[in-house]
Amino acid sequence: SKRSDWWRGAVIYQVYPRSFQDTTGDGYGDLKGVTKRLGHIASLGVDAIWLSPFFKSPMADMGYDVSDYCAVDPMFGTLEDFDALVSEAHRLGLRIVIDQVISHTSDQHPWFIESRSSRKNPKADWYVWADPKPDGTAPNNWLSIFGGPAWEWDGVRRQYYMHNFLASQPDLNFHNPKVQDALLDTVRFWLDRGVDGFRLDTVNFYFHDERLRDNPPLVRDPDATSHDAPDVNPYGMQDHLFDKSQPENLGFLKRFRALLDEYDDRTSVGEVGDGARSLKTVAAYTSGGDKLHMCYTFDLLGPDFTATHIRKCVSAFQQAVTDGWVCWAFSNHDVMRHVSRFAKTEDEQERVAKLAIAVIASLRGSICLYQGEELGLPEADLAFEDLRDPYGIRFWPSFKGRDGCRTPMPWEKGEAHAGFSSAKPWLPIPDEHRHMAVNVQDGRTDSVLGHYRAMLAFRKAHGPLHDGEMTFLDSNRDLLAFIREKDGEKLLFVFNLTREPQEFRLPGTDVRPVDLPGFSPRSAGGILGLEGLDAFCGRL
Ligand code: TEU
Repeated sequence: SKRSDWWRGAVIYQVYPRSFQDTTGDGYGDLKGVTKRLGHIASLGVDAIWLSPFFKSPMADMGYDVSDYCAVDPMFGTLEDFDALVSEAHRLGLRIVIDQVISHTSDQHPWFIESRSSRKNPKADWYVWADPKPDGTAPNNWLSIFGGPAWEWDGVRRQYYMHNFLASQPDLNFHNPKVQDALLDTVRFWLDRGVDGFRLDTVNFYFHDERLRDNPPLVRDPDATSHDAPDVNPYGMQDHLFDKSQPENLGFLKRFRALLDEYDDRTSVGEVGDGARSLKTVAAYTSGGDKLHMCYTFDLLGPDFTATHIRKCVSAFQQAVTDGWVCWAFSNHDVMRHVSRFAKTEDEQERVAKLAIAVIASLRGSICLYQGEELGLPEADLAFEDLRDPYGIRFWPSFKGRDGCRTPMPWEKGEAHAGFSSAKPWLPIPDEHRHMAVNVQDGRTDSVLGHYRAMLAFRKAHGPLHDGEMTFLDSNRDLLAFIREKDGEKLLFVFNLTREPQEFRLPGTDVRPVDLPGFSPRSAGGILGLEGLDAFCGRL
């Protein structure tokens, strides 16, 4: 059958349904709300939507703790609502990618309830159970990302079970082929419902070392990039050799891909957080065309918005991941919004928002945008009482958690709760966000929203940006300069991410400026002059 490569170079817009649009007046967003606002998403010119989890869940981790993979949580609506969303999205030319959180389930999932009921039941080894050490302590030194040991004692089985995240998110045992079969069945359920792809949550956490060996302490790699600060979270002080990224995963990913390939045009993007090993993991997961289509990494989710950092990350991937495809993102529902990470003052936030989309839309790879970044929203500054994220509540105040990027979308400045809901929203909407609402920026081409639309249209209009080659030029190391090239069409990009004016010697005399939305630096005598936070595009 015919397969298209629509996902190569695609722009994917992440919707966090709980905070997108409420239609029932309970203060939580829902699927009908997403459908209602599809016009806004389509107006951006993106190719696909990644929907964060909307499955049945006790919501201990905001839906990343699933208790039924084939049901919609009543908070978000019904399966019929989902079907309506998919068909309306498809009518608008938008693909739907859903979030599969299959490394772990909720402790309320019937599989876990059965598994924990005894040591001898049909699902007894569907999770990672282990006996205590002779002194009664946990089987090994593995840690949970959300704090404390990765092991929880169960009084009925008188054994420990493993969890990489909350104790209420027990880890599934992928070494058991029956677990794989059951999960692939749920994937098929959604394929049959017409979804176009899957974002695989924590895809490198599926398998653990069966011998349960202790992790060694971390000899910190100065080049490692992660948004987890080891000085805050002890998790970062361990080298996670044995609790994740095991070689057996390749076999499962092949089974997963074979299933997707029974259908036309489906895609997958695996979330890989593997510290200094991310490159190797991504290369392994995306090589050969028989595993994942794409991987999503954390490299650009840190505080560093410099030419050196971006050049280093992107060129490292180009070398290591030869036949795979990477998905870049500056923001998501787990990290501080990038305008707040990158801007040094409030005054430069709008400029940074416009520059950041120009940069990411010019990179080789697919890109994920996170709801609200098209408005230039900064991180919401929340009080402890407002927090809902268990990760933030645990590590406050050294880490304030992930609620600051999860506050509801501001749609209409003048409406109650900015048009998000008729009731008090589950997280407060900051006043400054209200002034940046969609209806304030809509129709103004110089707004961040207008700029996003123009920049994404620019990316669509230029073939080299879609899947063209990328070559860095480093005559001025302070500038991020590269050529994107496809079928003889060559575009030069020069970004000044510093606050000082910079000069760049253009390669050759025949560089014709191309209008890059929002930027218009001048050149004279083969020398390009850029202001601070400026960008240039030219045709070679
Ligand atoms: O996040 C996975 C994840 O591992 C990181 O966000 C984590 O904080 C750390 O950087 C890992 O090194 C995914 C989801 O995106 C997140 O919302 C969930 O809480 C988590 O999985 C558990 O399902």
